[in-house]
Amino acid sequence: MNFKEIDIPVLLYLSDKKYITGERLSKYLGISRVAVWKQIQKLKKLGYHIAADSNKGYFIISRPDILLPAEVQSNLHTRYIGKQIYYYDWVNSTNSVAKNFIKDKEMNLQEGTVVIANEQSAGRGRLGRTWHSPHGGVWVSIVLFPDLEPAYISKITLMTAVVLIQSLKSLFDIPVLIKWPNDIIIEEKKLCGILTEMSAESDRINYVVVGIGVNANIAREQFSEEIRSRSASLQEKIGKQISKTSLVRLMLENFEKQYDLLKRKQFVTILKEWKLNAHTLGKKITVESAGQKIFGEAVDITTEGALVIKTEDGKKVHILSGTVQ
Ligand code: BTX
Repeated sequence: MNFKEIDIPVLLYLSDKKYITGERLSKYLGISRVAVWKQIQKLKKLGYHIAADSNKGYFIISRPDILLPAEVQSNLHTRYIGKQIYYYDWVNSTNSVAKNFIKDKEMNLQEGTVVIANEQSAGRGRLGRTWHSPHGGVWVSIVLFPDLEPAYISKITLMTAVVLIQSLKSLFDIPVLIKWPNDIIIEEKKLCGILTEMSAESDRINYVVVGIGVNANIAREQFSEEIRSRSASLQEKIGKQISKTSLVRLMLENFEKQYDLLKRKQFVTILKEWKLNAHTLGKKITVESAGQKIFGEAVDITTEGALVIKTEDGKKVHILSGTVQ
């Protein structure tokens, strides 16, 4: 597999306010003082500014905005989403890594496990498309083992769009909208994408991996020319870098709340919020679905998560998956 994992447990015990001795750290972590020192050096390389005193020990002067598990998990108010986080400097695709982990039975992956990367070399979109994932973005996958029928997959995508809208709106004052089924857009440009992948039998889901991509701290020049005019980033819209850690933490908390609702069969509540933030509804659109192009007015989303298009001859067509052009 193509990745480089970063896990620095000493971070769990370092404080921003007071010194902790190397001896204590080595006791807490069950490792030698040299091993503690090596972890401190790793943190410094990552951009942590750490005070070191031969008697008093270490404390953190300032932290970079890196989505290390210990950073995301401090003050994370969830019961199971994000309790286990794997962080990588780079991977091919966090969804691919998550799927490989699920298949590795020895890992015994739990529901809510999260894979995060700083950069993806082969980020994936839907239908074999590429998702451009330079550093500065938020590239996250969440592993689920829902006791639900496979038809729920489209509801999970719509639910994730609601989670993103909720999180973005509560942190920033920006006009984000949902473009059916899986885009979060701002002023007609794509800000986030969602890739929901599943393995299922005919009547039950084995697993779902929800991949979320947010163009967070990405400068315009970092987007390839091909997508530059159609893409937006938070940094660009807000005019400064945002805290990726706060965003991911909130996304995971909101995800757990909405997913709990979904499992309790309360999709209608989620759908209501989806509709309130919909860009697609009421518009004349063309949808490409299963090789066919359908033109008409987007009039509704059903409780099954299907988009309803009223075609020119007055027929109502239900579409469960497709791309709005
Ligand atoms: P999509 O198929 O709806 O969108 C893919 C299309 O979006 C591309 O063909 C391109 O035109 C455009 N695009 C590519 N990269 C970007 C970008 N960074 N910003 C804006 N537009 C872009 C969307 O698929 C689903 C994306 C999910 C990405 C996450 S990241 C974590 C996880 N791991 C992984 O490999 N994918 C998911």
